[in-house]
Amino acid sequence: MALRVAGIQCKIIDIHLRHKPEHMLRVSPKGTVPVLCLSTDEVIDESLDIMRWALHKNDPQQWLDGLHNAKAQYLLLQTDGPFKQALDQYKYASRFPEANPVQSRQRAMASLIEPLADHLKHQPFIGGDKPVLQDVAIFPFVRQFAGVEPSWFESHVDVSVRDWLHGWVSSELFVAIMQKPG
Ligand SMILES: N[C@@H](CCC(=O)N[C@@H](CS)C(=O)NCC(=O)O)C(=O)O
Repeated sequence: MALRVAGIQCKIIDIHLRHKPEHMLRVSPKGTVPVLCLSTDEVIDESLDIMRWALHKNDPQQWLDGLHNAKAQYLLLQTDGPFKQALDQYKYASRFPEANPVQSRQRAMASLIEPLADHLKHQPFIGGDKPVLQDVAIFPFVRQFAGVEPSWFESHVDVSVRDWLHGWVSSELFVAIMQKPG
């Protein structure tokens, strides 16, 4: 989404994570997606670094303003840390037999969803009246959380978070980038 907003042309290659192409592992041995290969041969293989790189080139909607917003940064750190850990254990419960999925779900709620709800009760976006980088970096993980038990999410998560998530998932930008590359 950041690449699209910044108007950066790129070729998208779908990767099957069970069969990572040799070229991908050569340029980025850690083997995670996304990986951005620049024409200068530089490689950027962390999603937040890719967002920051693209928006530093061109930031027509001032998404980078979020980097100066302490609360938005806090929510991003929560997402990248305790929330993702709890989400993995909740989503892939069979891979974590020692973890209790209800407790994992509770940790996900406490680490991100509840603080996010407190924040979004007063404003439509994480940055305030307009979207910032953290909205875009965080909502895909809340979408994953919602997808594990959709009816539980509907009945237990505050409407502020549900409306915010719905806004992003139905946004023109998200719908456009989710089209399979032709
Ligand atoms: N911190 C990395 C995490 C990337 C990541 O873990 N991506 C997952 C897919 S969403 C992946 O590639 N996993 C490797 C695998 O499943 O083999 C980033 O934000 O780019």
